[in-house]
Amino acid sequence: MKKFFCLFAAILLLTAMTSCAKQPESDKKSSVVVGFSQLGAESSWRIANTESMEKAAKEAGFGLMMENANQKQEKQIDAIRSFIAYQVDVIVFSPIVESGWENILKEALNSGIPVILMDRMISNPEENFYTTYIGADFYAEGRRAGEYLIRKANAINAERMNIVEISGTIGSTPMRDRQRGFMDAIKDDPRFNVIDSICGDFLRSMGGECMEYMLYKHGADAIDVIYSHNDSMTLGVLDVLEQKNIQPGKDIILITVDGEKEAVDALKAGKINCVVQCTPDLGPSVMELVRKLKAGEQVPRIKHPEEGIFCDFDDLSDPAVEGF
Ligand code: GYE
Repeated sequence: MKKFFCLFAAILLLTAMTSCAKQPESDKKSSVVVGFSQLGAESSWRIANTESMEKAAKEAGFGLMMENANQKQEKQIDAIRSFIAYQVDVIVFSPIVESGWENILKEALNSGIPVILMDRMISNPEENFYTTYIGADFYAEGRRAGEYLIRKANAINAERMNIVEISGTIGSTPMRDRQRGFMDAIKDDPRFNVIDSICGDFLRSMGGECMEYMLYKHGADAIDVIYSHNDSMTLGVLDVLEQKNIQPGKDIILITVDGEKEAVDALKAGKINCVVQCTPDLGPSVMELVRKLKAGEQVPRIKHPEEGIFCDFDDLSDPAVEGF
């Protein structure tokens, strides 16, 4: 009897153990974990982008392991390495600059974990280092900025326009392509003269400092147009111009990129002339890509969201003219 009882207990224990072991397996199948390396919190765009990712992951029922790199490439590399060690299902990252990712992306490739590039590109897009890219067409944004300026110059019969460019982080995709697109749009028109280009690193504080320096270096009368690669820097520029009683939007034409609420409000108030849109709301598309990858479905190599511009030629009372 004793023997029989022992055998019965052993069978019970074994069943309990196997069912315990099985539990996480099935959990693992239903819950997808996304490792997300965000590059920083340098602008309202970036903060809105982080919120979009968090919200979309929650809505999709995916776990999100997020690391914010505070503008440091090494921190992004560390984050990606920790996602590989953790064996997340998909890695999403927004590369602060384009170069320097080969080694870590080789590690990701060897681990078999798919990589989604979000927002920014890497310098060797032809390599097999990422599965899919979702982000703006920054070249098209730059062109839209330049095309707006041509239209503006025509409307006010400008004979000559001196332009100062305030650029984003050197070596980043939006900086390179917003510059290239803008230059390509205006290059054949002799009225336009880019007198200076200075880097404000996408930061509001730096935008203000760049403006101070440009005013000191060239004088307000020599500057007709500021082309700024993002709204945060433009808002810094606005603060400085207003302090110096220079009327933004009138004495100096301001062209900016992103479309955050404060900038769109400044456009409505006549202090900014053109806002080129760049949507930070990439979270839902990213999570859809994650879902497809997990389901073994095909994903496009590149996807750009649809974007346009808001400017002083538009009916700005239209409720569609709205910032994020
Ligand atoms: O325009 C800027 C941010 O990469 C599109 O980065 C993004 C840019 C955005 O800091 O505000």
